[in-house]
Amino acid sequence: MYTIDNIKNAELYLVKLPLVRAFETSFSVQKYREALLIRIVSDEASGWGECVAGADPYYSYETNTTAIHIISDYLIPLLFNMQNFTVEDMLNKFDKVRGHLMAKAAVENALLDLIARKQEMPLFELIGGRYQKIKSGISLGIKDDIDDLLQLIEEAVRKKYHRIKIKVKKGKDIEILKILREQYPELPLMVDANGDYLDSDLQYLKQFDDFNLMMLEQPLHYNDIYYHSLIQKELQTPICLDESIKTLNDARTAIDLGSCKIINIKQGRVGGMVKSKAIQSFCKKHNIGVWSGGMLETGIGRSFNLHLQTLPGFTLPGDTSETSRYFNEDIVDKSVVLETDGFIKIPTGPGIGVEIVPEKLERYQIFYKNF
Ligand code: OSB
Ligand code: MG
Repeated sequence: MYTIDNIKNAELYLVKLPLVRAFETSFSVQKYREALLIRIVSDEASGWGECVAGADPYYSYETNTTAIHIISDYLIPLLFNMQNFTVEDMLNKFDKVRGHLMAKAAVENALLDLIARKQEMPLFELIGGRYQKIKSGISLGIKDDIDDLLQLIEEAVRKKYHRIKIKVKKGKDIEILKILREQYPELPLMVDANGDYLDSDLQYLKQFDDFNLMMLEQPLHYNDIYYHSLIQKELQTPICLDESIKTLNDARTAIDLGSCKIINIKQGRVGGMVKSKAIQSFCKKHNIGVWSGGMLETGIGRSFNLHLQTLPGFTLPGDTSETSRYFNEDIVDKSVVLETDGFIKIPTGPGIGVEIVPEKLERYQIFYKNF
C-alpha cells in the first residue's frame, strides 16, 4: 500500500463546456457540461480528479454546488488532518460523511492520480488492472426526429463502436426500436430509460423483448431495487441497473433479489475507483456483468473511466466514446479517439496519462477556490 506524507494544497475549479449537441434523456436536456475539477498537491506530486455531479439535481441529488460544499467543508479538512496515510485510510475517514459519493469520488480520483504520478506508474497499474485496448460504446440522446437518430447511428456504425445505446422514455421507445431493428437487425443495441417506467408498466415493458436488446438500463425509479426484481422475472431482456446502485450493499441487495443481470458501474457515482473495484469483484463472483458508464466527462473523468476498464470483469463495452462527440475543445492535452477497429487506447504515462492545458482550463473556468 502506498502512503502519502501529507497534503499541502488543494484547488477546486468549476468549468462550463458547451456540448456539441444537446443531450436529451428522460430526465433533462443538457446543453452544457459543468464539471467540478479538483487538484491535490503533496510535497512530491499532484493529481487531478473530476466530480460527475451536474449543475442540477436531475440525475442525482448531488450537484456541483453540494459537492463544493461537501469537499470544502468536510472532505478537504479531513484530508488536511491526515499524515502518512493510504487511500483506504482516507476513504474510511470519508465514511463519516453519509452519501455524497460523487464528491468523495472526485477527491479519491485526485489522490490516486497523485500517488500514481509519484510512483511514476500509470493509474491502471496502481489499481491492479492490466494494459489492454478498451471497447467503445456510445450513448445517443432522445431525438425529436428519427432521421437525426438514424444519422447518428450510421456514423457510430461507420466508426465501429462496439455497441450503441439509445435513451428512451415512455412513448419514445417501441416505435423507434421497430424502425432501428428493420434497418439494423444485428446491431449490438441497448436502451436506457433513466427510471421513466413504473412497475405497473410490466405489460408495456414486455414489448422490449421483441428487439434482441443487450439490456434494458434502469427501467424503474432511480432508487428502486425491489420492483426491478419483479420486472426482471417477467422479462427475457437482461436488466442493467445504473442509478439504483450506489454502494456495494446496493449491488448485494440487487443480486440477492434478482433485480438485474448487469450493473453499470460509474466510478464517479459509487464513490470512486476503490469502491468500483469492490463492486466489480463482487459481481464477478456472482456472474453479474459490469461495464463502465459515463457522465459526459471531460478528459479527466474520461481517463479514469478508461483505466477502470482494465480491471477483470469489465468485458462488456461501456459508455466511453470519443471526446469530439461531446466537446469541440476539451481541457486536456489528449482526446479520446477510436482506433479503426473501434477500440480505445488508454493514455499511458504517469497517473491518468493526460495533462490539463492551463489556457483551456482558464477559458472555461467559472469558479475557483484554493485551500
Ligand atoms: O444514464 O448513463 C446515463 C449521461 C448523463 C447522465 C446519465 C447518463 C448519461 C449517459 C451518457 O448515458 C454517457 C456518456 O457518454 O458519458
Ligand atoms: Mg444510465
